[in-house]
Amino acid sequence: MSDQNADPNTGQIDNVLHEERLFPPSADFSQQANIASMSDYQTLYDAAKNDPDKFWADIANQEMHWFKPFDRVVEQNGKDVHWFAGGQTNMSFNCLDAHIAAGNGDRAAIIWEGEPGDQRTLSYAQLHAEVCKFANVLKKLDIGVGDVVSIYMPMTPELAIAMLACTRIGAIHSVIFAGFSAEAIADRNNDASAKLQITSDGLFRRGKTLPLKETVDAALEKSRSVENCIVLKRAQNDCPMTDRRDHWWHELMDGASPDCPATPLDSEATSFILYTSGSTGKPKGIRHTTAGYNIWAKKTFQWVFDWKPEDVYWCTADCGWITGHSYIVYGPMANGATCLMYEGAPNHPAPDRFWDIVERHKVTILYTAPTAIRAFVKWGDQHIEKHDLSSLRLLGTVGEGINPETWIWYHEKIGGGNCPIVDTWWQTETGGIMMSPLPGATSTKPGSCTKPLPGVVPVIVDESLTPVGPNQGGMLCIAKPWPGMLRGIWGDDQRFTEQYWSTYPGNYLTGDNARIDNDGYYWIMGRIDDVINVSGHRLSTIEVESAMVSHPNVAECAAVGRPHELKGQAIAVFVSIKDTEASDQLRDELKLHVRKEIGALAVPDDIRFTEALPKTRSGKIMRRLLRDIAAGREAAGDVSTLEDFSVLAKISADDES
Ligand code: 7RM
Repeated sequence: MSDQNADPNTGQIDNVLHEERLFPPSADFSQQANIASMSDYQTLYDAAKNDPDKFWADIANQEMHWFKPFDRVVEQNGKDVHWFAGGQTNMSFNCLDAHIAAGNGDRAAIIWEGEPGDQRTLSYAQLHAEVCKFANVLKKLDIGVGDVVSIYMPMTPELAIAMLACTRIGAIHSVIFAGFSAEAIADRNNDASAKLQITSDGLFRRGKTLPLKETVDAALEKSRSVENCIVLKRAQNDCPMTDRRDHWWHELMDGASPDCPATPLDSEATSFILYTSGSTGKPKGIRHTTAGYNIWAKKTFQWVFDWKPEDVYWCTADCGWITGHSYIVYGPMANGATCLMYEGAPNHPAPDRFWDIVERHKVTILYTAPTAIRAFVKWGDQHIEKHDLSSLRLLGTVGEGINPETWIWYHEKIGGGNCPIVDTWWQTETGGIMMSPLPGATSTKPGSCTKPLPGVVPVIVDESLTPVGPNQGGMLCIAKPWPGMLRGIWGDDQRFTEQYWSTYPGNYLTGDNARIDNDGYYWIMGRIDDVINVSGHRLSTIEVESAMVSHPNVAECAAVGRPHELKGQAIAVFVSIKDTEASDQLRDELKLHVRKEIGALAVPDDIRFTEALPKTRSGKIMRRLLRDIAAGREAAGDVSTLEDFSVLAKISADDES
């Protein structure tokens, strides 16, 4: 079955994994869906492709409040793209005031649950009042249009309030995930010239209190531009307060006016920057703007999540990642959705915490990451079987490719066999979802993100920039501008050009490899840098990994290439196992299994058993580090995003034989 005829000289990637299962949406789901058939999808897709100006102008006029109408829809000059130029709008207004004006002020905006079990619900009217008060607090501290505010907070409603207060007055937020070190905060604050820091006295994680403020204090010693620091009391954790610089959130809010009209902002005004780790070690501040990002987050949320006002929608990401920005705050709230927000760990106090939350709050839409799903598989089905999950009607995944066997488990155990799964492919840079099934229309295939959304024009090319044919992998690029696209890297235009726009001029380079199958479905094959080259055959990490994960004793795994005298590279696989002990026999069995699933070419040379894999704090496997270990080198490069340092030490120390 494997396609071993790809020409090794063009940089195409062999496709060796074939997943044939097909899951059409049920008639019941389609009947109630916002987009109910593939022909409806095709009509939308063609309209966006054939006349983007009209398509996006209509949506922008219908769905956004404009303080000043835009003059032009889209203009592109290479990497410089402008959407809705001449117009003025405000994201915070579109997420709050618009719903109150429409009579929906009483609808729950945030249903929040803290890790210790405390709960709060904020209606859109209440959220609006808090945001306005906090926006006035920001103004008092001399924050205005274009100032950068650094946010390092636990997943509390105040985190969303801080973000919406910034965008209300045109301040630029830079949210830093509350697991990063003082060093990482200082780097980001300095790069952005942040003027204000917002944090909390502490954070609850697995029953422990983490002293956030102390980390921030260490960071602020090195953050020259930060003038003030606002501290939310969350953990009742004693923390040092520096005179004049530090202020308690509740004291500043006390007496702040709830009246703060949203500032009209240019469509292309920077709304936020969000740092992602780059391969060179220096984090990049991905810059997003106002109108285009807002529309992209809003529309993609409607399309992909088939959202209805009655839904209780839960995205388990943290606001420190783009997923939290676009699908906890700006996308759902631009639509007036009810969002569940959870502060803590998925296994506190027990591994059934998520399912307990779904049952109690009658969650209807759940959006989570493959890394979390693989953990649930490993923890065992008994934690799920205890709970009634029948409120769920739609499931989503984001962050990494999902191995087909994990997809099937999610479908059966969490979705009860009758929830569509939307596997959403996108990036910090894209601002919102780019490829995904539309759950009422698309028949899904486990492991495929299926088709591009309206407005997305992908192209896959080999190294000579020739578009590849079906089932041949190549570099995934986006040929046309879309409203949610990044507008730059903060303070580094050259890096922006080099990284995204110079490989295939005029096209945005995603950095991922992908292939299209015979039905026009897209399969993401991993990062370009991660391809494994065995005797001239270029193999995708995800395909080797998916073959391994389909073995019943494999919980998760990572495949990387290591230097090999004869073959160029050999395949090394790091495996975390379940329900059994590591043994040579299992190692042989796994090799046999891969040979059977995808062929001799992909059989790993090394299999190393490990308790855990090195992951970023957002749950992505760090193959770059594993490459070093597999080659016998010391792991080098940027490790600031690594979640658990002890994992590296453990893997390196493991005996290979
Ligand atoms: C949203 C987010 C982006 C990278 C991206 C891919 C990988 C994300 C999927 C996926 C396969 C998916 N932003 N990725 N989603 N790969 N299927 N559905 O994750 O900037 O943090 O990462 O993540 O490699 O380029 S991100």
